[in-house]
Amino acid sequence: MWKALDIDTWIAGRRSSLDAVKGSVSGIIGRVRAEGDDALIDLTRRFDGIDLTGIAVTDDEREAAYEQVDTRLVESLIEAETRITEFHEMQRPDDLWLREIEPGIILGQKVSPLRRIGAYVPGGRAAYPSTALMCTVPARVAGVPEICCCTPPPVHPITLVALDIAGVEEIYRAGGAQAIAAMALGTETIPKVEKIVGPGNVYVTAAKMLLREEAEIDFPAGPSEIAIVADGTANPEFIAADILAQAEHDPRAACALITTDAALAEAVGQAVERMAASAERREVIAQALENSGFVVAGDLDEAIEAADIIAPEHLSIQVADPLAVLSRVRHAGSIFVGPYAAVACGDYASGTNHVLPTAGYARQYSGLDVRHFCTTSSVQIISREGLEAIGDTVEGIADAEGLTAHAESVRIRRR
Ligand code: HSO
Ligand code: ZN
Repeated sequence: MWKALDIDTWIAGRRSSLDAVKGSVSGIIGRVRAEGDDALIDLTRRFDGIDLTGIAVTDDEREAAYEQVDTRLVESLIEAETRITEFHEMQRPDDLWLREIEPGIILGQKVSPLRRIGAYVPGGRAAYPSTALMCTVPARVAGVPEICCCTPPPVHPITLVALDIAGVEEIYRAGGAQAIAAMALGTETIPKVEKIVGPGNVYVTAAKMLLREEAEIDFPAGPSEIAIVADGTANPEFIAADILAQAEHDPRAACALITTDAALAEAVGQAVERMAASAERREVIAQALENSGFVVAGDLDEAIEAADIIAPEHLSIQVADPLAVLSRVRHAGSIFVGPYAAVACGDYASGTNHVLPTAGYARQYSGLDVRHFCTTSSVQIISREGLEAIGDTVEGIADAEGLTAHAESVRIRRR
């Protein structure tokens, strides 16, 4: 089961082709566009087997959800929310900065929150209150005034409690591609949003990709993955535990150990097999382990290069001098440094975000953060003196482009 990995094969296996589902997803989008709420109700009956009595979750339902959730768990969610808020507050850019770059020319940037966003929180059989926090807290910190959430029915009370803790009051029972279409296009009940964030299955991802002209999205976030860069000093059981934690997510999850020490690869393999045998979700784990394995690198440089090629969703650094590796590695959604930084800490409560690009997309996208919920406008304040300083240059380039009205708009001010 635990085998040497070929990195190219691993990468090729990470991207599920959206082509296979694009046809049916386009059909779903078309129905939501034409029929609005009626399409949501009908598709929910068809796909989730549920007759919706109301699409929107009421305030009373949200408040009553606390009665069904253990108070210790409520406290844990409050603590997680506090840490997530604190970390994301640190990311918040200045609302406005202005700098005089030369006499009479002040340049700057103004940052504004998006007006309305939609968070997609997966659900159905499983509940993901942590994802509810991860998708919505950064939007709230950014100052987005309208945050709505779609999650498939039956909506779990824990998800409602998490959303309530995050301050989200607009929650809809809708899942899959139809939920994405509803948020992107708007229905009678769900007003259209400007951006949709959150992980989902291949139908959700395909819908997000197909609706990008209607609503911006965060990035493709598919089945979970981890790469671990380790040397002979690493603890094989800690590594195996992180591998199982990732593998239990999904049969398509994948784990890659990249190590300079062949004996460690062997020890991790033994620990994985032993620990997997008694794991509660061993069937899912066994399937995910089929997509997983190890790479023995000649040295740490080679190991770092391999990690950068994979560009994993999660990167764990388990070496004698982890900060040296941290400073050199470039492409990873979220990085966990040292033996005690279990990936689960970032999944739930350290404060960092767990909505991260998968399948090598960490090369071009960053994990969810406050900037995903902001736009920036450049600003210039130019005085007469400043205009004199750049006037000839502007007029000269404008004339060369044949855009004489541009040149004249400067000349007229200098007369
Ligand atoms: N590892 C997942 C997030 C998650 N883990 C949710 C547990 N619950 C993707 O980063
Ligand atoms: Zn996880």
